[in-house]
Amino acid sequence: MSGQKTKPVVGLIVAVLILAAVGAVGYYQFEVAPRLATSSTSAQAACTPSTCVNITIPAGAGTCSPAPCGFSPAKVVVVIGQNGTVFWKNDDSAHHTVTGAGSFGSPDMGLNAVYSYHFTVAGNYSYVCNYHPWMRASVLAKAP
Ligand SMILES: [Cu+2]
Repeated sequence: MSGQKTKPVVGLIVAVLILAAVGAVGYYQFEVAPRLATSSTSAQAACTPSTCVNITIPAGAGTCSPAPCGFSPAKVVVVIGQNGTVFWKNDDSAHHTVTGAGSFGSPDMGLNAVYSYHFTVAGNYSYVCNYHPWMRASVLAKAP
């Protein structure tokens, strides 16, 4: 009967469908979802360095390699009360976040969005991008 002949074909079709589904989920998670997220951080001028520090998220940050990468510079040292305010600006067309612990963390950041955080407690603050976990960096806040 023809049932014997069609089984391998059905198996192949199922395999192709599974691969397509996996690919679609990956594409959505890493390419579509970050762009769909709304940006609530409005663009604003970054600081004039003397009382603050600028960090850039350069174009292509989401595809950077090797990790840690994606925030420039990836490590900054600030002194509380002197230059303890840090500004992050997204220069990338892809959306990113600055996500640390507690209240240290930005909402979704689209192109040109700026996020700032005022460090008042000494410590080493590591952070990542929610969409690209290999984007890792840190701010070392020192006591005055
Ligand atoms: Cu990112």
